[in-house]
Amino acid sequence: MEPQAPKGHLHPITLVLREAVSLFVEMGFEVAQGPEIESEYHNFDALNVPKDHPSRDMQDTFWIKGVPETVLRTHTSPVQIRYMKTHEPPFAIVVPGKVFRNEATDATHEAQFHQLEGLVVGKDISLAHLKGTLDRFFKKLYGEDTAIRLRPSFFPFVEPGVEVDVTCFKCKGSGCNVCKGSGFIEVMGAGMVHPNVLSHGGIDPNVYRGFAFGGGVDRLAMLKWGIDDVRLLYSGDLRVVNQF
Ligand code: YSA
Repeated sequence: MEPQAPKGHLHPITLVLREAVSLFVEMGFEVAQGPEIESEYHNFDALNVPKDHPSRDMQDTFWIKGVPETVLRTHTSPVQIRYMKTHEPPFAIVVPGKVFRNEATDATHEAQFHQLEGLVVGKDISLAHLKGTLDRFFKKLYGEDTAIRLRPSFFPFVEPGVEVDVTCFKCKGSGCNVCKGSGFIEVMGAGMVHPNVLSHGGIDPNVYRGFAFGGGVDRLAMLKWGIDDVRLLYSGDLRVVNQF
């Protein structure tokens, strides 16, 4: 018999990304996409992040040389604006994709990583819908014994804004070195879409409301499989990827 070439398989990030997207599709979400090379307007201004506002510093940006006001998108949130401008509410979308930040890498930070964004706009949308949707999602992804917790936080494009924590994968909530004793790990930013952002998307904030969320897919994969360094996922080391 002819020797067979070893079979390839999907990368762990692709696996978790596809699983996450299909869990949202089961809940009625559509999938949307946008460009990785993005205008400063969509990446920042339209999301209620003014030019000299300190919150711009939260996301170190790669600017495109020789092309003014153009960036490698620092998050998937600009797709919120692009989608709102071209669709009538009500709608519910998720946006998987690559994002880029000009920052030093460490065990939890890469310069290129993946995010999953969500946006739901309708007439009577509340924070309770956000919580219910994410609770369902994380229970399906990590098991029925998973709990979520919302903590007040700030993102210019939401009001109120929250940070979403899930039960620690290692200690299951009792407290350990991974979750620094809290029993929870932070996984996402989220909140109620800011009225200015709805307006920039061409949606009347007096009629419609929305919730949005955005999380790191690499971190979802790390939590799912207990991987303690994000850089392992991009190392190309077959001893790592062949375990999935
Ligand atoms: C917040 C509110 C919304 O209504 C919608 C979206 C968001 C999220 C916002 N756009 C954002 O990017 N927030 S963030 O800077 O805190 O990043 C979100 C997630 O990306 C983090 O929780 C983390 O999981 C991941 N992340 C951030 N920097 C990273 C990273 N993952 C790997 N490497 C990095 N350098």
